[in-house]
Amino acid sequence: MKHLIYLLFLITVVSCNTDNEKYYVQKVSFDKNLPLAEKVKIAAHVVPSQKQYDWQELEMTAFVHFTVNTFTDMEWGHGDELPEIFNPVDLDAEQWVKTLKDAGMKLVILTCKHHDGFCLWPTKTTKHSVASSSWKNGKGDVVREVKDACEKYGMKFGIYLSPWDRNTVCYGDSPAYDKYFMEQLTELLTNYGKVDEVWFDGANGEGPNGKKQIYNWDAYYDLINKLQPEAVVAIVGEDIRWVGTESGYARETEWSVVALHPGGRSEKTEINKELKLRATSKDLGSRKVIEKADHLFWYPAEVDVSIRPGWFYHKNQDTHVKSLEKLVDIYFSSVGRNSVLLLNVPPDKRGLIHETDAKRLKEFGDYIRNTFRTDLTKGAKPSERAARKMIDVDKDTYWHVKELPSSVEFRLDGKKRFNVVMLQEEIRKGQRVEKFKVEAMFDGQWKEIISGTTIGYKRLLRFDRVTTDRVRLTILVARDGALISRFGLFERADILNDPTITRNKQGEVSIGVPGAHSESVIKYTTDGTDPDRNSATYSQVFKMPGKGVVKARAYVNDMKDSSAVIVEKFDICPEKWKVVAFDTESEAYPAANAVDGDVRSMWHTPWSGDVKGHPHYIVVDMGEVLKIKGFTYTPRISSNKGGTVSRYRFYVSKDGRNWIKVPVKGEFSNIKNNPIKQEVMFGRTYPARYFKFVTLSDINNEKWASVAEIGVITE
Ligand code: FUL
Repeated sequence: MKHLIYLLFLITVVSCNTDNEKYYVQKVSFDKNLPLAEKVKIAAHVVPSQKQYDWQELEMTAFVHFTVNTFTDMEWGHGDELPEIFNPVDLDAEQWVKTLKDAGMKLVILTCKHHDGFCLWPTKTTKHSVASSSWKNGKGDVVREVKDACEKYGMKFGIYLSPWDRNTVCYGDSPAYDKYFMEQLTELLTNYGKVDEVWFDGANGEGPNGKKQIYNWDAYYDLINKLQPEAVVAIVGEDIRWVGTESGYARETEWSVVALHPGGRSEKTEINKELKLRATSKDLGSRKVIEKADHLFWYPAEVDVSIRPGWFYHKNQDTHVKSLEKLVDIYFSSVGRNSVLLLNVPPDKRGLIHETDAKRLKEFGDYIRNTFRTDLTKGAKPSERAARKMIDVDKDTYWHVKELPSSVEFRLDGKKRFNVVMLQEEIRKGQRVEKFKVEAMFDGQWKEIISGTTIGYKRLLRFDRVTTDRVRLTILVARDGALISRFGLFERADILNDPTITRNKQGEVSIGVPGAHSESVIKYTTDGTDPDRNSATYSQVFKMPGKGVVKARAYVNDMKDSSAVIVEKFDICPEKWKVVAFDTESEAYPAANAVDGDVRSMWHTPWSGDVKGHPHYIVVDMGEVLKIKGFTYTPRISSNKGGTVSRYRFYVSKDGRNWIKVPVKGEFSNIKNNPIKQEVMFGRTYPARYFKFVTLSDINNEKWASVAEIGVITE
């Protein structure tokens, strides 16, 4: 039966005839042994469905993570939280939606239920919801308030409903949980008007009974199709693909036509395994991949990333809201790489978007609007008449390139200064370009200013400012010609970067400003006040071995313009610390690196050959008895995350002989997808001179462990 459904799914390729060309909407299958050239031609004609195209045009969308975690300071709730703790007394969904809209977002996705199982609407399916909370005496409905606000401000609305549920006892009891989940889905898809996106998280673990669920994806998709046929289904869905990281960056070469089989159906797992493809694979759609495939999908990427280190609000991250420079970099690396940005902004305990985030979002929205306000190709004269269609205002017209390589020159309307190129393909006729370059004329010579691989819906490229009146675009390689609908040139302003504050093992603090303004004047304080023009000027490293706070602000233009105030809180530095015991270490990455005050070095246990597995341990002597109330774990910072610890135990001792096991849950939530510094609070204080960190597993279920840095939080 399953095979039959699968066959039907592949064969019912919807193709339509426009320009006497054959197009394949969303999917196509073909003979595996077709010559590559023919397969590539087919790939060029795979196109998005209408709802996929409409979604792609949104470009910027917002995520709102909000639940009991907001009140427990967790990233993954265990499902045992008391509903009473949920009490956002000042909740103002209009403030959320308006702030997000002003930042340029077009759609808002709310975590209606996260892994903890707590429902933000008064569901009939469980008592674990807002109806049992103190908020509005149990009469509130966050989903309703957000949807109403979206209606008011003309924003699209999406729901996140976590399949993984750590609260309900029926989780893992497959048919019973399917029913439970579909009832929740039905409530959300019938009681709140139009829903534009349904987001199914791939994160999946055990329920409260230790059981794992086998989901009936077919039934879930059928239900959505019946209740909200216009909604796109993301991540474990067939319309939108997870880009593969939570860092904010799409691939340099990002295809929307991929061989990765979408969705959660069981057949998909087999097919993807055979092709060795996962959402995280480096390459999903190159000719090399197509060569092995017998099917292709229009399955575009969505880049989900949080404006803060965590997905949920944590007070101690108020000082780590992403800088404007970082958000802009993310924009160019997501929207500018053929993807849709899904930026998370988590409301705080009051139920408001925090002032710092709101301010940053406004700066971000203004920056993007200002950058793209004036297209400098306006009034330009192309060397080929048809190429005018790339610089007109009509987005439905395009320059059709049939012979390759093909160039077109633009004589700009006078000398122009720019540092951004925008390119768009008419993706309703397929994604085709594989290689292009842009040149500019300087003193009678053509010089390449930038080149790239894929374009897709939109490609944005940054480079150092140039001034010229002649530019040339060349499409070098494409799949069956190319259809370019937009060529734009823009100038973006330099951004004054926020300062970075770091401290070494000896407790020496240094402050710097990365990027274009490294020569700016840095003002700083250590007394908790915000630095201004009159504060001390930073000129050299200074000592701060104990607990303390450093605040810094950079000034440029004769002290007229300044960066945001950056705050770094330090605990005791590891100057006197010694690693006194550990089970194993590798030559290049000794255990001592875990307490050297430098996140760039790490302790890594041996990984090749027949190596010892978990548990691994490390014992640190802090040289004096301290009152500690928590500890921190910083995972390795390289893109290879091997050995990153996911489960652990933590012990403290006054003498290094008698140990107390600290009763913590022992899980670094979501560390696989979002490997940020972890802070674990004990809930009480322990006097300790020694601590022992024991690893139980790593994120890939491998035998090894890695630690960039481990520290304590003192009273
Ligand atoms: C992940 C989840 O586990 C995180 O908590 C967050 O919701 C993120 C968007 O997806 O898989």
